[in-house]
Amino acid sequence: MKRRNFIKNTAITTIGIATTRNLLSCSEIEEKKKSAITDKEKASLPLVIATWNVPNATAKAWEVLQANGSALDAVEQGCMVEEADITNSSVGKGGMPDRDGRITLDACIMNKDGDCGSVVYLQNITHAVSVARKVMEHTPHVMLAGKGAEEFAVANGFEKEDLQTDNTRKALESWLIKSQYEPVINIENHDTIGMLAIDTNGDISGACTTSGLAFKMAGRVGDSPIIGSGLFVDNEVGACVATGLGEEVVKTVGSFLVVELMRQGKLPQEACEEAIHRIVSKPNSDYKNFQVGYIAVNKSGVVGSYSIHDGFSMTRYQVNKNENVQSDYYLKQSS
Ligand code: SD4
Repeated sequence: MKRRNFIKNTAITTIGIATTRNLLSCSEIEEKKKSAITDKEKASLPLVIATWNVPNATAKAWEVLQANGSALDAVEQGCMVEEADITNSSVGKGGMPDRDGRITLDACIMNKDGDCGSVVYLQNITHAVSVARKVMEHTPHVMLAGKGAEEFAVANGFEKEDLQTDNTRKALESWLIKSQYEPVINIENHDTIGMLAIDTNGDISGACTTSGLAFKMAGRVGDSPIIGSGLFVDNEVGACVATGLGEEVVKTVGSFLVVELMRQGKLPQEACEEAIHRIVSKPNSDYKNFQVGYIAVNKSGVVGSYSIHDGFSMTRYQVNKNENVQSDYYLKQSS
C-alpha cells in the first residue's frame, strides 16, 4: 500500500473506531439509565392505567392482557366499556351534547409502531375508539372528521344509534336556562377515558375517547383526538394521555411533551409535573379555573400522574390489583 493511502486508510479506520467508541459509550450510558430506573422501581408487566375512576374499563383491558392479548386490543376494548356505559356522561353513548344538542365524539388510538388513527366530530356511533382504529388500519390517513367519519364507520359495519339519553336531554335543558357562553369545567367530574397499556411482550399502546366538553360550541374539537396532545405513544420510551380542558393541552402539545421529557431521562411523575408547570406558568394562565391531568408510563412500567387541581385520579391494574390512585396536584404545592 502506498504511504499516502496507508495514512488515509489508517485515519479513516481510526475515525471509525473513535466514532464507534463514542457510540458505544453513549449506548452504555443509555443502558445504565434504563437499568437504574428498572432497579429503582421495578414494575411488573403487563399493566394498564386509565384516567379517572374506571375499574370496569381497566378490568376489561386486563382480561385481554392476561390472555396474552396485545396492548392495542386491551386499550381499545377497555375504552369500549366506558363508551357503552350511559352513566359515563363524558364518553360515547350518553355523553353530554354540545349547546345545540348534538353529541359529537372525539377519539384516537396509537400502537407500538407509532401508527395512529383518530376521529373528530363523529356522530351517531357509540364506539368512536374502534372507528379510530379502523382509520389507522384501513386507510392511508390519520384523521377523519364529521360526516366523512360517520360514513366511513357505517361502511365498515358500525351501527348508527341515537346517543342521547333522558339524562343528556335534561342536562341540556337546564344548561340552556343558565346559558353560560364559556365551556363549563367541572373539575371534580370529567370522565374522558385515556388508557395506556403494556402487554406481556413489553409493547405499549394507548387510546383516548370523549364526548368533549359538555355544552361546547358547535364544531369544537378538543385535545383528545389530536395525536401528541391528547395522546402519544413512543414504544422505545413510554406513553402519556391527557384529560381536562383540551385547549390548554393542545397549546402545550402536552402528551408529546411528557413522552419527550421521559426520553430525556425524566421519570413519568417528573415528566407529568413538568408538563403541568408549562401550563400554569404561562403568562396570564387562568389555571385556577380549569383542570388538566396527565397520566404516563415508561417502558419499564413505572407510572406517574399529575394535575392542576385536586380530585384527579388514575385507575391502575397491575399485579392482579385494580385500584384507583389519587393523583398529586399542583395547587397543593402552590397554596
Ligand atoms: C376535551 N380533554 O375535549 C377533553 C375533555 C375531558 O374529561 O378530558 N374531559 O377537551
